[in-house]
Amino acid sequence: MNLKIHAFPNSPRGFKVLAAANYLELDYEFQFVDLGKGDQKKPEFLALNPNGRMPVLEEEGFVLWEPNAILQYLASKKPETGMLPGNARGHADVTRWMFWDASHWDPTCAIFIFEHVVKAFLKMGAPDAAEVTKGEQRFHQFAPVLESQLKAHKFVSGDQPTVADFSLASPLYYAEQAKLPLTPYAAIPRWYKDMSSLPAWKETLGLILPAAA
Ligand SMILES: N[C@@H](CCC(=O)N[C@@H](CS)C(=O)NCC(=O)O)C(=O)O
Repeated sequence: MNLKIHAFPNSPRGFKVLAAANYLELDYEFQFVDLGKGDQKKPEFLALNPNGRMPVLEEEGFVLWEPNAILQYLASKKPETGMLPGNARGHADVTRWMFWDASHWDPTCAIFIFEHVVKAFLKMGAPDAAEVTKGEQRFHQFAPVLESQLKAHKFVSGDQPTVADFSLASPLYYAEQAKLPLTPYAAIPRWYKDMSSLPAWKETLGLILPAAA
């Protein structure tokens, strides 16, 4: 198999890449990176990604890190799916939402996932109330932007899923456990229900380690 994906599926950043690869029905080898055991600090992994972070894609000597870049690369293999539009404006719109994810949505959701999920998983103690308050302020700053987009469109960039949806929806599988403050929003949960109903999403959820699921 030419395509290899190194990922820890319990992390939304690993999950999004695996879910998209499954949705695209790509033939790939899954290499489990156990973050709890420090696989990401091993010299052979650092040789692939000097940041010491997953996910990483490898294909015949080509190495790519940063999850949203990997998503776009995977989508480019199946242009007929519309997962990454070929026209300049459609492509830019999807890219815009993926940059927005990396700048705002992912780091905001990560606060809740770290405080309520990762700390429990790694036995690091109780959530830090100041961090959770900061997370809530940011969440209610950014979630209305996504909410209003999803009130107007079935998916983030129109009527069909793109890699932007895979990117933005992935932290939501922890919505309950991470206590994401979703109560004021209706379109975001409706959209997540649509995403999580995709067979590829369900298949990928099956890779998550039971201790955190
Ligand atoms: N911007 C990151 C995105 C990926 C990322 O943050 N991965 C985290 C998990 S959610 C990771 O692998 N962390 C391992 C560590 O910090 O030791 C990258 O450099 O690729």
